[in-house]
Amino acid sequence: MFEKILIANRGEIALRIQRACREMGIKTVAVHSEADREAKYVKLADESVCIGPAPSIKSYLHVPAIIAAAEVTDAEAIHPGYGFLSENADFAERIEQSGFVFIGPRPETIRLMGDKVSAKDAMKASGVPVVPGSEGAVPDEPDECLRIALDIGYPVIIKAAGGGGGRGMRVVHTEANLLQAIQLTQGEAQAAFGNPVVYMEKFLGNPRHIEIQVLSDEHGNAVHLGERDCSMQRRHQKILEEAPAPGLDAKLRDKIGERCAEACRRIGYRGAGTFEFLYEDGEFFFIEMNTRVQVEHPVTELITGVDIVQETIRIAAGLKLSVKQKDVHFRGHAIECRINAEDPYSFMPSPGRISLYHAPGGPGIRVDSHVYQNYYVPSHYDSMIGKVIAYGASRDQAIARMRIALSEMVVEGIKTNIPLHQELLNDTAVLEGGVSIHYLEKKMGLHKS
Ligand code: MV4
Repeated sequence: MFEKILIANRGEIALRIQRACREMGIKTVAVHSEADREAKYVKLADESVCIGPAPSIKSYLHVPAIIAAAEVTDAEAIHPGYGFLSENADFAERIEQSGFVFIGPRPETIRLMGDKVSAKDAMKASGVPVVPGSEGAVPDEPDECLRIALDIGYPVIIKAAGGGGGRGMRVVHTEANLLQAIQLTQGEAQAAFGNPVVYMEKFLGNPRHIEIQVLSDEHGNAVHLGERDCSMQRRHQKILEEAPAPGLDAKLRDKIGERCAEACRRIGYRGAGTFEFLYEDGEFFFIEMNTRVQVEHPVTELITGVDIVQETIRIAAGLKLSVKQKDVHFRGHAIECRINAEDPYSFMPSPGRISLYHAPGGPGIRVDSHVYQNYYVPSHYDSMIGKVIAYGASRDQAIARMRIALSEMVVEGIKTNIPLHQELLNDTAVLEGGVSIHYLEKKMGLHKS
């Protein structure tokens, strides 16, 4: 096992990774920007290195500074967390070339999944169900494009191969608009990603966003840890996630989960990964794969008892997964509310000093947050200041515990989205379970009028 790991991230995930390391007896190096000098995880780390000024581009995204920090502290491995450089294949490659271990997939795998066309091809070839669409990129010949769209049936969606996470997409409702839409999306894709390649899919009108968590080691072992329902989102920012997905049949979970695990074995996947699916009318359709630990990993940890972050470290050290599929059992229900420093209705960021802070607690409540009373929320980064995760034997119990937790939680001095979460946990459709990806935006639209 590693003796020392450098954590190339900030905020709650830097603290989460640090806790995993400490439990495993591994020393930690925190890297931080000038804005995060006073952060809790910086003080709690065995060592810390300032890697640059507040803007991410000059600190958390500055590869040479991070590698230099690993060199001077003699760290053996680098954990990227989520966001920042976590899905940057060049970063993973440079870490390996510098003689460190990247805690995540091989650079080739990150590159494969970063290209949404090759990701979809690879998954389809491995038996994962995908959204019907063009085989690979859309062709050059206009007549071919028209034929493909006609075969799929309108509406269709044009997506950039270099996009993902909602960037570079366009819905087309009629044949008359298809060719122009392809051209426009290609132009935007070239400008945004330096890659003009686009592909076409059947547009699903009202799906849920359900994802499957996997873990895969370098000894040919892969397991799935079930699904998370992440449909509650606005502008591709998730707000609330839960596991299991309300109403999902256990046999279907095992079937789709096993397909994902098998795909991992086939491509020699290494580390934690997430298969993103659209789920509509009882069917799963793969759209993208995330090659990192995700924000919402705690809901899966709570219902399976598997420590996903510790597994990523074990896998990177060349150890075998600590669990086999037959040992993975899904027990109870977990819900996560992302607590953001923002106006609950306009979603405008609200950085500043937290003048009063009380974290919730009690049975089944987990709080993953790096903030504390008198902490200053910097304006330079994502507005998420932490996550409250509620576990219960049933979904009703998890919701009841979450309501109590949110009512106990005090964050003053900045605005937070806690009131929005409280409203969502009293919404009849949310309580029923199984809302689509469009639910929140529709509900907020109603709010305005
Ligand atoms: C889609 C879709 C409907 N049909 N693909 C948006 C983010 C990116 N990961 C894929 N996205 C979508 N792809 C087809 N064929 C609708 C979306 C979509 C969406 C997906 C997941 C979560 C939130 C979303 C919000 C709007 C659109």
